[in-house]
Amino acid sequence: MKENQSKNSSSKEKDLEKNTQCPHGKTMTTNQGQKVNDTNNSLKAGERGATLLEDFILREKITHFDHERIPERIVHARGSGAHGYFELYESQEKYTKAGIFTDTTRKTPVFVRFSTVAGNKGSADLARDVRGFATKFYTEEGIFDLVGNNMPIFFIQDAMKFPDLIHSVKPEPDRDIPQAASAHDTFYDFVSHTTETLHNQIWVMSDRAIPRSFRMMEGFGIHTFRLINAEGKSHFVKFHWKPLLGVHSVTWDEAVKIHGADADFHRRDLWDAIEAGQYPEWELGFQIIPEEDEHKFDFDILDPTKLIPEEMVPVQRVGKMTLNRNPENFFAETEQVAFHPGHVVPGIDFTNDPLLQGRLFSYTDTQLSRLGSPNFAEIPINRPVNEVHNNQRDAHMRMTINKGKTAYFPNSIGGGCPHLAKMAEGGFTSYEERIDARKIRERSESFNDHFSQPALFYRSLQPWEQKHVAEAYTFELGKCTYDHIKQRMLYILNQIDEDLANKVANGLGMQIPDSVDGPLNQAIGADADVEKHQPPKKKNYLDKSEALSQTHLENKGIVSRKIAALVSDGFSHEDFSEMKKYLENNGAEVTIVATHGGTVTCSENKDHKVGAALLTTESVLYDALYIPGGKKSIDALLDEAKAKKFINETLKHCKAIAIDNEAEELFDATYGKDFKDDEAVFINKSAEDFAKAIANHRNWDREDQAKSIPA
Ligand code: HDE
Repeated sequence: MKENQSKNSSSKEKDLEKNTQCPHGKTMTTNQGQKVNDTNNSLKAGERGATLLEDFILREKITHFDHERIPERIVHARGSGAHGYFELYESQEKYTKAGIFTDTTRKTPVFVRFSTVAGNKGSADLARDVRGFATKFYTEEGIFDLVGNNMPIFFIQDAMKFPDLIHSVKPEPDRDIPQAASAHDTFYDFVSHTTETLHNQIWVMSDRAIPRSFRMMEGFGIHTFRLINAEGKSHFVKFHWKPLLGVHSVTWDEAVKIHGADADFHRRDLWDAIEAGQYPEWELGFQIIPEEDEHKFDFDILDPTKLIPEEMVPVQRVGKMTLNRNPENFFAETEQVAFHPGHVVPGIDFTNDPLLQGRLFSYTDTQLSRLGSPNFAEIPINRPVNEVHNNQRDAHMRMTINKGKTAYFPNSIGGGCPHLAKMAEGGFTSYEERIDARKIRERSESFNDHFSQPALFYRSLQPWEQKHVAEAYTFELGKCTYDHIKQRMLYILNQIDEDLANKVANGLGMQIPDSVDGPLNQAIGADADVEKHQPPKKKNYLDKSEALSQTHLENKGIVSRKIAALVSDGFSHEDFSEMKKYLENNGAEVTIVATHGGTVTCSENKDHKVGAALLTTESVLYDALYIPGGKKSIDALLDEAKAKKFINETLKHCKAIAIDNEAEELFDATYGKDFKDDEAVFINKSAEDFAKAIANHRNWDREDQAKSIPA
């Protein structure tokens, strides 16, 4: 079985090797293979003469350069990818005949791309935004793409509204401002007139929209899909990814500062973790709904703005994905990868979710303009590991040399090949859903309720999470300039939760209006009838869903957490080495942050490599702070304003801090003196206690008091 696994796991790697090139030890050539002996000077008529047109080496180099760019994705432009594999725990044959979900001996190769949605390719990673979580499974039966997000619901119910949604969140078209931000008038103009957006919108106001790491996010397929078993029986399914590191976020204040300190924060984190062998892992979960239960819920399972609470339908964990290899080339792999929710394999099928149906069109269409040709499926990162044979031919950049006279079916000259798959060979057949309907351009009444689930989400959060939601709304609406838009939002928030609306109204210095209905709403044709979308009271089916809080998943200790050790020359070797050993033995990474670069000397006169000089780094790039003793070191740090800022900010962001011996003097010279009893502040305590606090991510109980720190 082992041999089989390793064979399968490398099938995509082997496939990619055919196109992977290494220049090591090779001579430079042109694209036509002529050896090049000068790539610095163009061919000229005389020493100072004009450049000659015949210089094909220059022409080729410049021409290729001129055409290096392709259009970036219209949404999800900024992303980071990684290779890995998926392993199944137990056969799911009672639900599906798909090989990846029935054959436990397989190690299916995957390529995953994480992304933000609104920003350009060069925008900052920590924008408040939904994150894309797209997985390409290279299965033996062809490609299966699970193109999901890190939130379980979407903004809109019908694909028809997608261009409106995206146009409203993108930079405003007259001035192309703001980049990668939803905090502006056009977005809230749209949202406040389209109440179906509210559920996803409130998730975006939560900390889920500013993750600590791609490795610490959940993933969701969002739509209800179908699984079909060998007998042709269908079950509805919702797909979930559960990160083994737990779900964690940064604070908004950190996010803003990370923008400046390291705009590539998430991209770097993913890359570094994989290089360090700390492979990110997620378990794949199914929420299974039998066909006969389709109408058992107080909402429509085809409505992509609704989630099925895990308390109502538990998530069954069926397998694990591990990301263990960084791409060789960003453009060739991460940029050219083309996902499509319509790439499914036998055993998986669609439902009539009107958002999903629209996506089935969009994703091929977009590759045609982005990658330039219907041959995008031949690009190495996109091609399946099984063989492809059909009668499709030609078009830009065709790579395959198709032999033979026939490119049509049926044919006798080509022996009828490629022949059709016999049923037993696993040809794809669509689920035979019975359809008896009128053609209508309408929204189903079963999609009407826009308020129960945003309210359920808010109610289910921990108090600190709720506080962050209120602050996020206050920030975002505070950036809007039109009062009527803010008022409308306050009115709507009041339908979700009165306390939330009051907090935001206070922050904005505005009153919650009694009504927002007016001639304008009708005149602009908005779906503005808030009453129509109110849930009947009985529809508040759950008081709370624990799984909606970030805290519901277990943490995996301190693996891959980053701890800054703040020092200068003369720091205590004894303190430091003990702490470092414990933290590193438990999988964390300790970085020496010193008053200068190069090396720093400890009390035992040993040189230690500096990870970052104070000048080049910021507290927001670390999960926790440790300051060892050593009088000389502490005296030097006392003279550094940035050292004090580092401590104050770490406190403000509710992170764990450990200090030993003389370091207490430095701590007392900061706002730290008021936080000595804090449960995540450790003065001369064990490394084990410190590590427990780091694993808990933050001490949110500190937040109110830490608010007064002007860092
Ligand atoms: Fe996408 N979406 N989307 N989307 N989407 C794209 O396809 C679209 C939606 C998602 O890393 C585009 O190749 C429409 C939901 C991800 O390459 C485009 C609608 C969900 C990615 C497109 C939706 C997603 C995309 C742009 C409404 C979560 C990035 C580039 C009907 C379930 C994939 C591309 C990557 C990318 C269209 C709604 C997730 C234009 C029309 C819902 C993760 O085709």
